[in-house]
Formats: sequence, C-alpha cells, structure tokens
Amino acid sequence: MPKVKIYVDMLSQPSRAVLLFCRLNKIDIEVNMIHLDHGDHYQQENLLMNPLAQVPWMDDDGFILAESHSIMRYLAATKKGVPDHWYPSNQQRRARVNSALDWELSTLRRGCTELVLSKVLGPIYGISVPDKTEKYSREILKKSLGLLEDYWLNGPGRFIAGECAPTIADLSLVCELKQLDLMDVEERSEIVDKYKRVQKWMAEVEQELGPHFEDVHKVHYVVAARAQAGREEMPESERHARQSILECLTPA
Ligand SMILES: N[C@@H](CCC(=O)N[C@@H](CS)C(=O)NCC(=O)O)C(=O)O
Repeated sequence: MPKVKIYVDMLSQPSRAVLLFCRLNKIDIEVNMIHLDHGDHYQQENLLMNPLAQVPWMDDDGFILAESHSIMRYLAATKKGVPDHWYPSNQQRRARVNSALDWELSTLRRGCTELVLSKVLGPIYGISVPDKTEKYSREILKKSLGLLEDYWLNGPGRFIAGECAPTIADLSLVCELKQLDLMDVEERSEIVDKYKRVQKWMAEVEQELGPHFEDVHKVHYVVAARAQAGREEMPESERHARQSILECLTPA
C-alpha cells in the first residue's frame, strides 16, 4: 500500500492533531510541509488538490480529503490496527465524540484561534484584527472553557467521551488549547487557571500521548518561546526547523 500523504503546517493545531493521530497509530505517512506564511496553500498544484486551501489535508492513494476531524475519522475507520478507543464503534460513544468535535469548531476553536490571532499571530504576520474581535473571542473562549469544565469533563471517566482512554476529540481539543501557549503567560493564566478540571485533563492527555505529543509540538514550542520573548519576526532559521521535524514525524 502506498503511504498516506499528509499536508500540514506545524503551526496549525488541526495539522498537529492529524499528525499525532497518525504517529500514535503507526500509520504509514509521507509528511508534506505547507508553509502558510509563504502562501503554499494557494500554489496552483496545491489548489488543484485542495481547493479549500486550508491545512491539513491528505491524499490516500488518490483519495483527497480535507478537514482534520474527517481525516481522523477516515483513518480510524480504514487503517488496520487503530484501537477502538480513538473513535469508538459503539454508536452512542461515537456520537458523543462527534458532538464534542462539532462543538469545538463552533465555540472553543473560534475563541481560541481568533484570540491568538488578534493578540499574537496577527502582529507577527502583519494581519490587523479589529479590537472588537479580541474582546468577542476572549468571551467565547472563557465561555467554552466553562462548558468544557462543567459539561464535557464532568463525566465519570478521565476523558471527553467519559472513558478510560482518549478519543480523537481529546486529541483535537488539547491541540487547540495548546495554542494558548503563544499568549503572554499572565494573560493565559488569567483566562485558564481557574478551570482546574481542564488543566488536569490537558496534563493527563499530554502524559498519555507521551513523546509523540512533544515531537509534534516542537516547532510550536520554539515559536511560543519567541512569542514570550516578545520578538516580532520569525527568522528563516526557525522556519527551517519545520522541515527538520519531518524525520521524527514519520513512523519507523
Ligand atoms: N476545520 C478545519 C480548520 C482548518 C484551518 O483553519 N486551517 C488553517 C490553519 S490552522 C489554515 O489552513 N489557514 C489558512 C487560510 O485559511 O488561509 C480543520 O479542522 O482542518
């Protein structure tokens, strides 16, 4: 079987979730870097493959699919050896995973991504974001964290679908929330610290995923450290760091 081709940018949280999923499940992949800041996703050959022009997307022997949640569901359903806990075959548990993933897109991701864009990435990449976006996204994020704490994580189990092993919903939501590392430490604490269950769950998911989690977030950590240091441009040398991560992403 040919390798599944995955197209990602290491600074994209849904890209990291898909990579992590492939790596955890030893899916044979070829990783292709799409540098969003260079506009790679708008190059003709990429647009022909993925007119949606967003990462991640995949090509499984000619079958092209975008959207991280759909990619993980597809891979869980079609690749041998993916343990059932990631996307349970029990229809009610699966429905709960889907419910959390849908909820993430309309709430948590909106708040998180837009806040980080307006506070950190916008200034770095020269994208101006209206003041009201910052205010609005902060409110959405706080409300979403409250719901994560009191609803999604309020079940009997350690994870979102209430069981004893993580699902693709845990993977996706944790990768999204990691994006807050890019924010000023005090500002992040002011938003996140009161949600104790959320913090415990994030730490447990990270621990459960082990070194794979760290590897997939290597470039993210570099950029987060730079953002903390308050510098405004990402130097070429750090862009190249994204290429060097290819080796550790391809399963042995
Ligand atoms: N719902 C999509 C979101 C994809 C997405 O927003 N990707 C961003 C990076 S995190 C992107 O490609 N942005 C480039 C653009 O929109 O021009 C998924 O989960 O895959």
